Amino acid sequence: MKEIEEIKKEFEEKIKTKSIEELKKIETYFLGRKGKIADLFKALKNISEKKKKDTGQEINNLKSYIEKTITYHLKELENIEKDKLLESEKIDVTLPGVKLETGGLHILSKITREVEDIFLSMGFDVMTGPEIESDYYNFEALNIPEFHPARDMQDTFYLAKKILLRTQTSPIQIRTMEKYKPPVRIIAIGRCYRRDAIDSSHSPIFHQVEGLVVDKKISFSNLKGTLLEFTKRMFGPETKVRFSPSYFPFVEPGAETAISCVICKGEGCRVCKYTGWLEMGGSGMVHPNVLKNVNIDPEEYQGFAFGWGIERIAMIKYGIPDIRMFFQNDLRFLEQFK
Ligand code: 2NL
Repeated sequence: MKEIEEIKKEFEEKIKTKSIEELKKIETYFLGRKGKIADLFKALKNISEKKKKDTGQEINNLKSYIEKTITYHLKELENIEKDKLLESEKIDVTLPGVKLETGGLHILSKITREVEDIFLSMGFDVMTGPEIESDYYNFEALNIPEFHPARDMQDTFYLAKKILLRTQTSPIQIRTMEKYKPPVRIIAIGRCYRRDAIDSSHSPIFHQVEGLVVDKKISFSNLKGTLLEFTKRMFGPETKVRFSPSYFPFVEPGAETAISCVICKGEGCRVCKYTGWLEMGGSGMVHPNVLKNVNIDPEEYQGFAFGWGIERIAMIKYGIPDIRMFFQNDLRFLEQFK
């Protein structure tokens, strides 16, 4: 049959297409229910009985040739398409990545956590409290008399007649002793406010850590042991602690506490003003009046307490020369502690 040859030629011409869509159309055109091959089979009934078998075989051969060829070309075109997609989605894993800017904790937060970790390991609890306090918790309960200069408007930020910004973390400790029976073993850390003129060592906002232990048979040697352990852990095992007599209304006896200079190890240098010692804060045995104010019997219980500055600790540990650097938010400063 001549037509079989013609259809084969037509197919071989059309199959050169490069598009899958076109190929699908070609498939229908030749193999579809009303396609060219179907037409050929229909035409078969007009053929003589003698030739029918051979011609039928020829059509079948053409049909399976077309099927195989289309399947092959479809695969081929699909592969080309896939390669194109892979090429367009290719990423160069050797290119440098996009750097993510990360934040970090402020150095004062870091020191705070470090101090907390040390005291937690010694069995202390960490307490917090309000920054807005009453005159009672900030002064009265701490045995600070009514006409003490610290209570002056010049030194304390008052929000109302007897409401103020706490000048120390001690009110946290008063609140703790009111709430919990001894034994009490806590540190209180937080932001404090004083109406100081700003200079390299004074900031109206600063942070304090205070410690308080109340129990039976608590003595000054417990205070010394605790502060020495803290100091060694914070500044290095060779650091010494010095206590010298001093006065704070809420302790008796009271002491200034200093550590041996971390720069010169006590030899004398510019940082310690050639004394060999760095003043860290105050400490002492809790005044009986303070215990009475929170209904703890001073005949039965004793306590020690201390108060150190967080900024002071950070400045000495890292050699920071000016307290204002903590609050200026200069990234060149902050990033050094990330
Ligand atoms: C300083 C002095 C000090 C205390 C804080 C304290 C707290 C209670 C009772 C007794 Cl509830 N004392 N705290 C004691 C002595 C000194 O701080 O100038 N720190 C920077």
